Amino acid sequence: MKEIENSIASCASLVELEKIRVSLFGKKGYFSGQFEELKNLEGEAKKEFAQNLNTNKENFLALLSGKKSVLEEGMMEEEMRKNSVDVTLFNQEQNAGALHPVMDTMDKIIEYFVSMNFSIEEGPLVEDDFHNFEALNLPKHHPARDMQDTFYFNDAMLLRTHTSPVQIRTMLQQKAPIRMICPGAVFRRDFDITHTPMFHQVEGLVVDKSGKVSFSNLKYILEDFLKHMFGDVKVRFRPSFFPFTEPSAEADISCIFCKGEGCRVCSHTGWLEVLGCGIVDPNVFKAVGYKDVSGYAFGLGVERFAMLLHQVPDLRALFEGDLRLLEQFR
Ligand code: 2U9
Repeated sequence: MKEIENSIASCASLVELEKIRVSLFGKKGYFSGQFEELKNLEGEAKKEFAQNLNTNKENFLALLSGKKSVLEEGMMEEEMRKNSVDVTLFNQEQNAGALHPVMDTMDKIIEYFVSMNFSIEEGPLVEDDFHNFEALNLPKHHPARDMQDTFYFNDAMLLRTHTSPVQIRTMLQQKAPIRMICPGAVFRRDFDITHTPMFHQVEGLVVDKSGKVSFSNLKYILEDFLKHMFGDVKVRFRPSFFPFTEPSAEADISCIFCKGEGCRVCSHTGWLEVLGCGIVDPNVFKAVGYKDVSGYAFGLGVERFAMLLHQVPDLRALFEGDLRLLEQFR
């Protein structure tokens, strides 16, 4: 008996314990045999034997049940130890997202003009002929209205080809003075290494009483802005033409790649064209009913700025969502 008690005490698994239980209480087990033997006894001897047997039986049942609890508890602890998670463990692989380079560039542009007290205005992407063309001194049959360049829904509605209709809407709603920029998406039927059918512009407009706004003001703010964006660059203004400004100019910066020496990016001129600007054409003010005012305006393509700032050679790469490009901007 002592031997069996020892084997219960040293038993290491539930399977082993079950074997011991069967050897004691199973059909052919120890106690079945003992109860068979009981039948052959009589009188005082039978009584004594039966009492002994019952004590033994109770003793073993208690030992088995106690050992079973101990083994089950041990298994549970082992299971919990194996499946535990160390919440203090540092995650080596950090996959934080990042702003797309175009939006990052847009933010930088907006930040400058907000610091110069410009307000930010927005407008619809689907526009009508009046706000997108007519009011901007682009009359019927002007080449810029060509089906080839514009996404038309029908005769009257189109996807805006520039953000200029936002300035028209702002002037129709507010009186001068105006000091605003309008960032946003624009659409043109164009697709090659420097053009995509959707791109982003930031345009600006400053309007005040006649004589209070000059070309010098325009030159000052744009030169300061371009230095904010590109660092220590030279800025020059060349005469140009836009239907909505007169006189008009384009601004160049000294090439940021060759410092003006001449390279492939600047076509060996030493200069990079970065924006257009001018004094608002009187026909535009006439279209919105503004009198005795003068103003300047400018416009730029955000993707072009992003390409120059981040040295992206093909504009289309900015729209492909390729993680190998995007991960470089974390
Ligand atoms: C109003 C009056 C005048 C906005 C202007 C430009 C010159 C210009 C281009 C730069 C690159 C467009 O993205 S681009 O292709 N823009 O050169 N934009 S002046 O002039 C305005 C706008 C609104 C009412």
